[in-house]
Amino acid sequence: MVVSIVGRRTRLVRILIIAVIALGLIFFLMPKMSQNYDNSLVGSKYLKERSKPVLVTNLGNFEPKEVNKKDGPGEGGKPHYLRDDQQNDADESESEYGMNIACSDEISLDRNIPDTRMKECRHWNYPTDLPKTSVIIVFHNEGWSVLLRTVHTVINRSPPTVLEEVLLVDDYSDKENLKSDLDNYIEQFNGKVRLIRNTEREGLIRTRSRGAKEAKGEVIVYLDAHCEVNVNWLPPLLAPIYRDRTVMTVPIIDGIDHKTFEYRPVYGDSRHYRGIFEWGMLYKENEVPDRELSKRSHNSEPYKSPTHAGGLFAINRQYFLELGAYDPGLLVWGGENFELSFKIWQCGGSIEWVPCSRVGHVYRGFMPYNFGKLAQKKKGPLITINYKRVIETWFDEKYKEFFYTREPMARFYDMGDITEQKYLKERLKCKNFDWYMENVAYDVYEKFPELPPNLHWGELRSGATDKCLDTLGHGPPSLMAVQHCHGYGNNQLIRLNAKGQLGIGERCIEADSQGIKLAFCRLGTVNGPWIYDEGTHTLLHRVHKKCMALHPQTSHLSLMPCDVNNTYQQWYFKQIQPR
Ligand code: UD2
Ligand code: MN
Repeated sequence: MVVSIVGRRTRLVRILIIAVIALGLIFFLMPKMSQNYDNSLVGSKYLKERSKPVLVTNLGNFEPKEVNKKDGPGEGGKPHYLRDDQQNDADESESEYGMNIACSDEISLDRNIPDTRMKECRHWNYPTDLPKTSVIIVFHNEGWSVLLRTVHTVINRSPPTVLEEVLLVDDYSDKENLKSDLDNYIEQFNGKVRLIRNTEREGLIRTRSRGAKEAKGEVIVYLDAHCEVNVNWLPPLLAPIYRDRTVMTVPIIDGIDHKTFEYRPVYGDSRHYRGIFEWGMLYKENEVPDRELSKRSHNSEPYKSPTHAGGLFAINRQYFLELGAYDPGLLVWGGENFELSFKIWQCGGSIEWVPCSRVGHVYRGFMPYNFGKLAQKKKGPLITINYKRVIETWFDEKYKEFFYTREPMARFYDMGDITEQKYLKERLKCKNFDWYMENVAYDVYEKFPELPPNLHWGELRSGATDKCLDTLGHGPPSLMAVQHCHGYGNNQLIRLNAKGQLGIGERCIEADSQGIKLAFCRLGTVNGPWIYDEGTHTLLHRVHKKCMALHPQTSHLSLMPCDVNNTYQQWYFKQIQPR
């Protein structure tokens, strides 16, 4: 009896203590739960500590249990070859789409592809309450089967609970099947796939921004319209964003052959690469520095990257809109990857590449579409004009000079008004480019050091024939030639920098026993052997102690013993104006 009363009392006390603790916890947590994250501030993080992915010994929680083996054209990501009598169709579709749609048409929209991830990737458990996601696919005149295979793979390989929708945004295509059959086709997906259309051509950049505004998901993922997402691609992309809404994530992009649709892993499985750039704003990939890799405990974990290729990435929708989406002054194609990258990093966010998320992309043979009305009345290439907008907004003065040294014509291009962009940068209290170079893109200088200024640039005219040095559009290694001077620059735009490097675009001009050659510049160097004498107009090769000469009969270019009176050894730099 006594025992039981004492027992009851201690039980009561215990219950009381538990109740007090529980109430305390509720009061303590309540305010935190209700302000899960603050939407109003760019750069703000989720306040609630959210669970991290965990590496487990069994199969990860979102991994498919098994994949059915199938037979058929292109199955397993194998190349598919058409018969000889189909060659006409193949050629036709190649010139219409930049890829072999006739081949794609014979491959199942639900084909299997090889799992190209590192083995470790199959053993991650991801949070189960990942944010709902809209996958946005913008397209202009894409091949039917390629576009729809992109949609099918997203539906087949994304967790249905996470996938809010696939949002197709048609950038004013004029192909009949896209105009009239697509609405019917997507009905089979019961509302999971939505289609909206531009009423005029906007270009991919503005079309993507429109997609962001129209999407319903908390996170948006962009894909090009010729992709195949790989096994369990989505959760690893979402997990970093789930913990911190200012992280943008990027999958590793495998290649799909544009002739055979063979699916090929881009890198072997344990080496990691990340996106950087050279000073003419060409996108490059570079092995990830140890400083970055060593921050992680497992080699399949995401790592930080200065930039990305452009097409494929995931981002919190609201965060993207707070950043102003893409600069609306960027036209059609190109440079938007840098704009977004600089903006994210400099204004408090970050970019991570995710080894466990793989997506295949068809790199086309050539660009099958033109830039339409949007490119008319523009002096200079749209892409370079876009770059100019981006560097004028985000670079510090010193870095702008590197860009203009590498792209001297860009100084003359009209980039439009960037007041709004500058204002955004100020409003979001973004850091300067020096900070970005020192803390994020510190591997750029290793490959592409500061550029010495140009001493001379323009067409390089021969004193004897009135012709100009020209690459003939060939890539390195190849012999340089002379051609009629056309005054447009391009393959005739030559630069000589203060350290003796003679360059054209991102390539260098060098000389050996065969002649004057277009060559790859030595990575990490900006110097060269050339000395231009403004008095005699000769170009001396310092090492061989000979001068650049044109053969009077054959027009072959080579080094000859210097003779200042020989007009075939005289060269004139003539600046070019855009027209
Ligand atoms: C790369 C990117 C691409 C984009 C581009 C630079 C990858 C794999 N691809 O070129 O996404 O960032 O660099 O801007 O990183 N499109 C339109 N309207 C247009 C033109 C294109 O909607 O006026 C669509 C097109 O159908 C495709 C997407 O935009 O779905 C990207 O175009 P792309 O595939 O020609 O670009 P790509 O891969 O050469
Ligand atoms: Mn593409």
